[in-house]
This record gives sequence, structure tokens and C-alpha cells, in this order.
Amino acid sequence: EKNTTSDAALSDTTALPVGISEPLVTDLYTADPSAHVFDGKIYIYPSHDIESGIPEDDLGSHFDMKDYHVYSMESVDGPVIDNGVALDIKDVPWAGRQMWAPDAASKDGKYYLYFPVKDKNDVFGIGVAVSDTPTGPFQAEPAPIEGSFSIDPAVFQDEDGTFYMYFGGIWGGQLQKWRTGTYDPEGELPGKDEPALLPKIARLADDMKSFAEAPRDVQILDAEGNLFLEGNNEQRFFEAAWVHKYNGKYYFSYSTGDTHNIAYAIGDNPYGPFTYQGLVLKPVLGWTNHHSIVEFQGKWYLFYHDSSLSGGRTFLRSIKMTELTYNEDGTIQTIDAYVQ
Ligand code: FUB
Repeated sequence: EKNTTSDAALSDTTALPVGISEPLVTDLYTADPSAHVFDGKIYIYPSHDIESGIPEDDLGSHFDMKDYHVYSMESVDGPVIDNGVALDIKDVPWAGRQMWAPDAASKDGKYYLYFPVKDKNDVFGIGVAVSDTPTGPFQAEPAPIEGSFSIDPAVFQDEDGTFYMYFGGIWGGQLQKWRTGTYDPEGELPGKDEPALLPKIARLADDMKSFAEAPRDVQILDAEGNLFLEGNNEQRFFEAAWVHKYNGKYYFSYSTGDTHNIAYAIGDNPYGPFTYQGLVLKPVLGWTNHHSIVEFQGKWYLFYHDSSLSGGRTFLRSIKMTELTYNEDGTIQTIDAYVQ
């Protein structure tokens, strides 16, 4: 069942696994960390988890977040600074509920916060808000990005300065309701023997507030060049896209959702196709698994979350970071967050 933790597990906190990393933030619950290096500092753009009292369901209704905080770090061992509320849902004119996993980008001295939120008809779209500083506060645009839908934006800047947004998520993320190109409230996932739904990519326009092209599918292929089937939930895309570049190759990483992995695939250009390689991160405590990968001062780091601080409550998560290591051939050494 999606996003639930049994009461038995909650009542026995001694049964919780010991993590390799401590939470970066302990006074709020935080999740879905998108990390970037701007002007030599790490900035983290997470979701801000709260106890909403909304019952857990397969659509993630209990993830009813209402604002974002941005965190900054001058060094990996230094303090993690909470820069306060960067954007509140009440300041997003079109928003209804559920501020989910955000990301950010910087261009020409401006900073852009990209965020998925449901509109007043309960349909997810992706908003953008602008600031003169990486920490905000951010001023939301009056409407979602035209042509955007679903959840989990991740904005990647290529070395030539071009920005691309990856997005999408199935189940509560509503990607299955957009299969015809417009929103269909009755939209269903493909059958188990059909190709799984794919994440989306769109190049951002110069204004950073609109798409320069219609979103298209990002193909994730197996070693034989085939798309994963919907029934292959160990490997197919679910949500939480992220892209980084290492040694000239493009790494597309993502959550497999109901099997709780962070998997990755490698390609030769931002559009893919990407060929599946394996796991970046094994399942963590809590239902969701969501991450980012960033280089800082010559080392690579994985930012992720788990529910250890809340004793396993799946909608009260905490962001963490750990070093990530590549093998000689460019593959990533799989991380188990609970093996020291
Ligand atoms: O935090 C809410 C949702 O849970 C995110 O958008 C998903 O990626 C999952 O982590």
C-alpha cells in the first residue's frame, strides 16, 4: 500500500535502522532535497513536511505541504542555515493545495524556484517564482508554466548554458491522466505488459518562466534497447527525476516509487535515450525515496531523505547527505543508507 507505515513499526523505535548520515535539519521536517551550488555555496531546496491530519492514501493526500524553506551550507561539515519561508502557498494565486518537491535554477543574477502544486481544481501544474537571491523570498508568477503538468520539476543547466526541465510522476503525481495530451480525470496507467509511462523534458525559454518547446518523453531503456514495461516496477520510472553530468555523460536518476529505489540511466545528450545502469540508493525508511546529486569542491554528494527522525512516519521526512562515488567506468557505487 502506498505511503503507509504500520503502527507496530512506529511503536518500536529500537527497530529503526541506524543511518549513515544524520538529518541536516532537525527543527522542521524536510524532504525531496534539490541541491545546487550557487556562488560557491550549497543551497538546498526541499519540501517542508507537516502533520496535516489528512489520512494516508494511494494518492499521497497526506503530503499536504504549504510552504518552502531554502537551506544553505558553506561547507559540507558546517552549519545548515534555515533562510526562512521562501514561498508560501497563500502567495501563489493559482494554488489549491499540496506543495510538493521543488527545484531551483540561477541565470543572470536571478533565481528561479520551480514547484509543483495542485490548482483549485486539484490538478497538478508546475509554478515558477523569482527572486534576486538564492534564498528568496520568491515572487510567484500568476499562473503555472504553460504546458506544464504533473509533479517533481528538476532543472538541469548544460555546459552550453541551456536549461532543461524534467518532470512527471505517476499515481498521485497524475502523469497517467495526461496520456492523451490533455487532462483526463479518468486516465489510467498502461497495462502491466505495456511500456511504462515516461518522464518528460522541455527546454526552458530565455525568460526561464516558460517552455521553449512542447514537453516530450524521456526514454529509459534496458541494455537491449527496450523500454521498461509497466509491470517492471523494480526499474520503471515513477517520480523524482534528476539529471547531472559527469565526464561528458548525462545521468538521469529517478525513483521507482512502489519499489522505493533510486535508479539511474546514462545518455549522450539531455534528451536521452538513457540506458539503465542500476541503483544509486536502496530503499530508505519511509515510503518515498527522492534525491539530488551535485558536485561541490571536487567531490560528489547524494542528497536524500528518510523518515528516521519521525520514527518512521512516511510523511514526516528529514533531508540528509552523503558522499557518492563513481567507479572507473563511470558507474555509481550503490548506496545503502543503513550500512556503515
Ligand atoms: O513530497 C511529496 C512527494 O513525495 C514528492 O513530490 C515525491 O517525489 C515524493 O517524494
